[in-house]
Amino acid sequence: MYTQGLDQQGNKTEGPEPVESAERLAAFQARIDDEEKIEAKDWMPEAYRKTLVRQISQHAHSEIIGMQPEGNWLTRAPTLRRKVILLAKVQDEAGHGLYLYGAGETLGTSRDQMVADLLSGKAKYSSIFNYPAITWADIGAIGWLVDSAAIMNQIPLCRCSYGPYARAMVRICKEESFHQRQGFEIMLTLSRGNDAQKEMAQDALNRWWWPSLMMFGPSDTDSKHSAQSMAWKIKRFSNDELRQKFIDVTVPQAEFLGLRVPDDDLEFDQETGHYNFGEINWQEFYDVLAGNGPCNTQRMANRQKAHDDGAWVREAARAYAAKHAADKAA
Ligand code: BYC
Repeated sequence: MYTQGLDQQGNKTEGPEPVESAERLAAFQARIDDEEKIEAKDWMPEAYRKTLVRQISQHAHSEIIGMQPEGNWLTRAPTLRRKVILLAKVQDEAGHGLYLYGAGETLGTSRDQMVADLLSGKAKYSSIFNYPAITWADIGAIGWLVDSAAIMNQIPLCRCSYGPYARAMVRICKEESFHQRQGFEIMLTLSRGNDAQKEMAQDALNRWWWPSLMMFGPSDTDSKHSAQSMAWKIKRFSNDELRQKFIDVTVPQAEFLGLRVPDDDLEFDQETGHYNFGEINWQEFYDVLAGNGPCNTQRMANRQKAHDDGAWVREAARAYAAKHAADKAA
């Protein structure tokens, strides 16, 4: 097996760059087709590596930025029980970010580089986190809808061809399923409550439904990376397939809650066994991606401030590591 020439830290080692010959590419694809896992030290085409760095880093950034809308409610959770649960959830999201940065680092990039790309605006994070969490019901809707959409997308990633990403996803998915249930439980409590609570739950569903559908990415006809990512078995289902699965699973849950999904065109198709649904506002999606969603500026300003505030921690860690290395060498 040919190794790429990366040392333990993922730095490129001396020697000529591997040639991406047709034979080598075919042998790589054959491993993928045989469902073998590709590991960090294995040879891989540069485009495969690049795609994974793009997707894994975007995923990590989403987990970290995703802490903001929920973190915003930590001091205002309605009971101590709710506060403890929400605190644990937000901490879980930080943990997910760290596993994912770790998986990204196995591809030869550094966490510093990934974070720098987020802060410069070069790397994306999920569109969903550019919407505000205005009421307590939004915390329910995020857990129920956003975590549900995340699970739908992430369960197949547990079978991703790249081993370190696939393994990180196993633990993440287990935790996400608790997150989903806590969100649904908030929605259940509100929808069984008084009129004001029911109204709050409905309002949250109205605002989070369409952005949740957008989480799955552009429609298959506009998704530029899907075909290649599916051939490489990074993605196992297309964006539209996962979106449809999410709708099919979630509409009955909304009915159980006694809430109305805000889509006049939604109807169950007896022939296909799937729900037909209305047109997604793709202009809104692309506007959010371009930085013009309701909270993009605020989310990035908060992240930049947290990064700046953490400078002393990174400096202390570096000094400690240098001292440790010097002591060891002495
Ligand atoms: N938002 O060719 P496509 C969570 C970009 S966090 C922003 O279909 P691909 C949670 C896409 O990057 C959940 N950008 O791309 C945390 C590409 O742009 P570039 C996060 C999006 O990669 C806290 C372009 O559009 N989950 O669970 O094949 C609390 C074309 O798209 C979005 C992940 O990140 C979007 N929604 O498919 C609660 C999962 N959609 O890079 C919960 C891992 C698309 O060419 N990621 N773009 O400039 C994936 O599965 C895939 O990357 C996607 C997109 C399905 C998202």
